[in-house]
Amino acid sequence: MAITPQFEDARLLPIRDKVLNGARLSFEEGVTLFRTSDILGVGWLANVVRERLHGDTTFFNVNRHINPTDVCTASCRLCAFGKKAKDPRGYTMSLDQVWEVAGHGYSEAVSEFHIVGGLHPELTLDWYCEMLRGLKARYPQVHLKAFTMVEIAYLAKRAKMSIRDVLIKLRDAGMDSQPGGGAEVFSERVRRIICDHKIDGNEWLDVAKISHELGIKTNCTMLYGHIETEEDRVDHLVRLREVQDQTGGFQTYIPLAFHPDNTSLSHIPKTTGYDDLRNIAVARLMLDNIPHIKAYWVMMSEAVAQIALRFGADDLDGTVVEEKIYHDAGAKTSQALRRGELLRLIREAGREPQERDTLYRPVQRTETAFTILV
Ligand code: V47
Repeated sequence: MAITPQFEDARLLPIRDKVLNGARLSFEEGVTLFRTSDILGVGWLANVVRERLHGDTTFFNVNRHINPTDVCTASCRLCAFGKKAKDPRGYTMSLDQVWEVAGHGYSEAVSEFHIVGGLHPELTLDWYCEMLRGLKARYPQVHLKAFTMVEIAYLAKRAKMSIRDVLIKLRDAGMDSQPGGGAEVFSERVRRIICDHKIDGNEWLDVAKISHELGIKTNCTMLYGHIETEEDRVDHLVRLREVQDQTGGFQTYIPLAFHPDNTSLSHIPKTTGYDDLRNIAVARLMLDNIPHIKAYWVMMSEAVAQIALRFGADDLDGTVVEEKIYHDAGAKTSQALRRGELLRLIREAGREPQERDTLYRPVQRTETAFTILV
């Protein structure tokens, strides 16, 4: 282990002792970690946990994002992606278009499709099941990570079915796991302002619990950098940690920095690198039961994501290909990274790249194909 640094903030010393002994951190300690200006102290502690769990290994995957529609009945103030049904700028793909778009991109074989979209007032559960079946028929080797908890709750409401039955139907049609979006911040006060048309925090967690009970792995996220307090952030992390104690179904946590451009919260300043790194580090320290922390390069830039690999993150997400949600909200990052660029970012940070599939099984690659090593 690295030599213990001098901590600038004495409040970090009891936290250091707990981290070194593998003890769980309290709500108050989480708030201290978000408030201290000793970012190097916080980062050092997070790196201890990261290396205890994963050594130098840094995960990435080769994936493609598919957003079948941006038409959305919710009008969340945080979002620049969703469009009203009558908005001429909105789009909805046909099934053939979804299947065709899935095949676009680089020659490198994709191992995951990340599929999320707006809450469309007309697309039915059967339409989505057909979309999944069609993708599986055409791309049988690709894992389908699809639908946020928010989309699942909306489909259940529209189909007048239980959450469990909707999840079973989608799973049987080919949904292999779920992404972590739509969680935002669980605080009711904040949700009333940034996303009042969405399910509340408890409902989001309840859908996740049902997915986990059915054996469907999911990710989880938090949207930060808008009107939330440090206490709201810690409350969010602690509630995720409590569900994980019960189910063990979260694979990865992804802190998502709010991008204000083209949203009705565009007056809010963008997050800083300092806050982005702190969110990675505090998550690694508080979420002692979630295996992976992802530095999503699209959101935090390749440069900050690379440094995050020394602040608690062990995953860089993937090649992504055609990201829309962040780019509609003003992200200046590229819309895709080649596999070789991800390798370079990881190696330059002194870490060892490990290509993975969505379930973190190692992937071995030849020129034209890949094998999942079990
Ligand atoms: O659900 C929406 C957020 C999420 C904005 O699970 C915004 O592997 C910032 O969930 N500024 C989509 N954020 C992204 C997401 C994700 C990304 C990468 C990997 C995974 C995973 C999940 O982005 C949305 C919402 O929470 N979002 N609008 C915005 N203006």
